[in-house]
Amino acid sequence: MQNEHLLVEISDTVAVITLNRPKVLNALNAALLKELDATLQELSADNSVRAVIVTGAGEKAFAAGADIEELAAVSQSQGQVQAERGQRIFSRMETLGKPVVAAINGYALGGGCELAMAATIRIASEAARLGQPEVKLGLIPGYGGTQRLPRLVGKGAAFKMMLTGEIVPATEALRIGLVDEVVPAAELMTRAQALAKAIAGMAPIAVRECIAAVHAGYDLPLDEGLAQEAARFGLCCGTEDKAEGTRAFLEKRAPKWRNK
Ligand code: CO8
Repeated sequence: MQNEHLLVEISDTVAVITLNRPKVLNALNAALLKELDATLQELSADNSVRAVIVTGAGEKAFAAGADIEELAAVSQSQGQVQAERGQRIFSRMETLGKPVVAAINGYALGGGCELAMAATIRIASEAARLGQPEVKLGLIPGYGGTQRLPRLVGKGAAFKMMLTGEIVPATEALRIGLVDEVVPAAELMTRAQALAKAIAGMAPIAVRECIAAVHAGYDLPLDEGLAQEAARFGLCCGTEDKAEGTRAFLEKRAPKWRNK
């Protein structure tokens, strides 16, 4: 994969995408987002990749948001189109068919926080700082923040962050449920890798269907969500991996998944 603004490394079953514009705190410009979109499509189709980690280059930032230099020139009609484009890319990541772990190594602001929220699981370094400071620029979040943040932390905490633009430390992000775990900075990638590998070691179709069931049912009434779950449970019951997983348990051995 030839990228200018991203590093992509695949080792064993885990791919690591590193946002790589450290001089501007990994700000998300149009070129980076285009590369991210193409990379996500490739990783989605690559059966050898079972989990993805997204992180930022350098010590300081995961991503400090959309590129404000580009943003300064965006008109009303372009704004809507660009927001929709970014939302599509982040939704692609959210529904990749495999887990995405955001390893938040520093500032995750605006679009950077929104990118992290579209990941399946968020691990933050103790040095991470998260926020939706768009109101300070005369803007609102445009890459999903007004929708994903309240779903993650509740309306009150989301309004507090979005309307004050306040940047919260990792511990506060953990308390409100914006991140799932906080670790010392030096341990961030080791922990993200361990988590990604642990999930990559599970039955791939079960992992995919579990993520899909949560997304499919999240905004539906409970009974419709339960119907989603039952259908996907049934689908898993028809897989070779379910036969292998249950047989391996009964034979007291490790399962060998075939992704079938
Ligand atoms: N875009 C472009 N450049 C940036 C950005 C950014 N988002 N953030 C930082 N930089 C640049 C700085 O301009 C600076 O460049 P230079 O060295 O050339 O002066 C360099 O990165 C280092 O930054 P600072 O000197 O500012 O570093 P500090 O440690 O003093 O401050 C902060 C760090 C607090 C993170 C600060 O840089 C900051 O506030 N950044 C902006 C954060 C922000 O407002 N993010 C939200 C952007 S809006 C957004 O994300 C909307 C998403 C939806 C868009 C939908 C359609 C397009």
